[in-house]
Amino acid sequence: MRMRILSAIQSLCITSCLWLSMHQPAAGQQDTLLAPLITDVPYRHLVNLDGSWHYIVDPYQTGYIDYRYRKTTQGFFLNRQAQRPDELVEYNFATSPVFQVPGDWNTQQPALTYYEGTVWYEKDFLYHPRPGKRVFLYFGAVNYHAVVGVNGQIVGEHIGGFTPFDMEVTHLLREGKNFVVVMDDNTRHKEAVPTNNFDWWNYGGITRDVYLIEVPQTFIQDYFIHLDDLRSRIISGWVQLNGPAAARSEVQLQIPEWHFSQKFITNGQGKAYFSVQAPPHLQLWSPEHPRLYQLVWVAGEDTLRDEVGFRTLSVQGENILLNGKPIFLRGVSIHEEAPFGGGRAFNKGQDHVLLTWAKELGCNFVRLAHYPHHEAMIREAERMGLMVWSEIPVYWTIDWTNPATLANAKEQLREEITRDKNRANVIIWSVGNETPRTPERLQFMQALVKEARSMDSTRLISAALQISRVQRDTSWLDDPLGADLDVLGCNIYPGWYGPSADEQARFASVYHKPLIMSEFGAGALAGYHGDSTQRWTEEFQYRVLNEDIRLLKTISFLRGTTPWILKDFRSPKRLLPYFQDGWNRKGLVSDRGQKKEAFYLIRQFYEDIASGKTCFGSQCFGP
Ligand code: GCB
Repeated sequence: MRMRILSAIQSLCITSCLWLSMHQPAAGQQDTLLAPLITDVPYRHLVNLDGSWHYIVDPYQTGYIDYRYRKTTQGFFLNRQAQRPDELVEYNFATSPVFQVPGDWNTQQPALTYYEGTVWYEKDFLYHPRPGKRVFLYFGAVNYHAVVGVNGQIVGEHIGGFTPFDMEVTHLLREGKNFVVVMDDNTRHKEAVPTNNFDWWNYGGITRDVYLIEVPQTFIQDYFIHLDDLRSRIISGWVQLNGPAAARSEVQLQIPEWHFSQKFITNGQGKAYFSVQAPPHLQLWSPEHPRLYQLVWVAGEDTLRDEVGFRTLSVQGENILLNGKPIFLRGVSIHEEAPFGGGRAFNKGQDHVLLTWAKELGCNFVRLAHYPHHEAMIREAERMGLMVWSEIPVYWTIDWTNPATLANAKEQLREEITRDKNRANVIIWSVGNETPRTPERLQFMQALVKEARSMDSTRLISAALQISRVQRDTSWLDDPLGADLDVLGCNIYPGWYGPSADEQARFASVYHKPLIMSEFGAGALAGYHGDSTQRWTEEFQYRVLNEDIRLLKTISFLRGTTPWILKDFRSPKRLLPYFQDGWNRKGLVSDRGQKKEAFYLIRQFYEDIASGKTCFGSQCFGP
């Protein structure tokens, strides 16, 4: 969720107003929007601000709130240091310790493992403004509430821990020494998204890359391209320019491999819609053949490259069609956690390990739970031929009737779609996980579905639901939200949280729609062996999953499975000594990378589906 705070007071005083600001209400603050989100960031001209940042742990928000509990206008954003021996300045970034960015604070400082609250970050950097260039400060993600200042002036504020935001800083940067200060607060709140109760670690900090993005005065801010139809090979979309010459300007699309080049003229808002035809030799993106094409946009002084894939996606009855053919989504759920040990994952190397495990499992699909993962993860999955379910953290018991909560959830959804809409492998936007069946929640979720559809009609909408009724031996999926979804998601835990799958021998749905079993699983401590009736043994996990698979095979409309979960992950809710010790143990792989026996069971299940040996109803997915 994006806000921008700029006040007259802030722009007038850099250092001299500290006393004033500490002792007066922060009057005159006005909230306006952050800069529109710039996309295709990896291909931009970037100045990387990752690396060492000084930090100050500030549980009482002393750097932001004065002694009358009013917001100061500048506080620690001024990055002051005492200039005279008698001067009182009660903080000093320069002599404070450092964290590595990107990265969470919990795993970098043992004293902060469980810390939730405010931490300040500061980085000095040298910059040489280039004539005629505009500069935007971009954060891949800061969890959860970030207020950002550059050279002593607050420039923006953002809520939501898993989506990017940016702000223009052209006017603030100076030749030579500059500094950026971020106040990050990851305190959980009832009205937040996610709310105060969730089953993962609330990793705080600047958890993704930080860049300065340099662009010409008028630049290509965003674009959307997609294949509309297989037969006609029509490719359409839009491109958005930003800057003084954005309106009624020429913009060119090139796809060099096709020797394709076409010009369009933007409208009064700097946007051009287009529709072109791909050549007959167009190769489609698919998990078996994740073909990407170089694409180039040219507008005035700006040139922007990307790699894009083309495919179609639809639902027909109980089938999901990729490029016109029914597919089964052989998936696994993944949290954004480093493959070995804990901590937020934030780079391509970590992604590659996680996704390689998914490939070894026989996957063509991953459910990236329960929030948008970083952009490199999506791009790596796209190159490796893994389709993606992407989700926003509307999880469990959100503050359904709070308009600010809905606005926040919508904004996170918009930021996610804006960033990833050109990734061919993203096939599902999920609007939430295990939300209760109440009229307020239905309204809330319907608003999210509507928002997603209005931004992107080329993907499927889903949500992870729950069964609500068990009649005799049949579990029924009849959540009213199912009516609004293209694909049903459902989480079940027979044999772990309830009676075994063998006792619920049938699974039924009131909808004639494809189903993804978005969670099922059991916990096991890797290397702990015993009887299959003894909890926490690998044998127990294996048996439960085996029973689940027996049930899954009977569901004629099942079109995907994403067992919970690829790797053990940290969760403060998992308190049992020895077996859990703060870890959710439902991983098929342990926190140290050991594959549990259940890994091989799922792999066999997927082999049987891919070879056509296991079918669902009359639908097989063999070669
Ligand atoms: C669920 C949640 C997931 C939990 C999992 C569990 O239903 O969707 O976030 O981690 O169960 O392990 O209980």
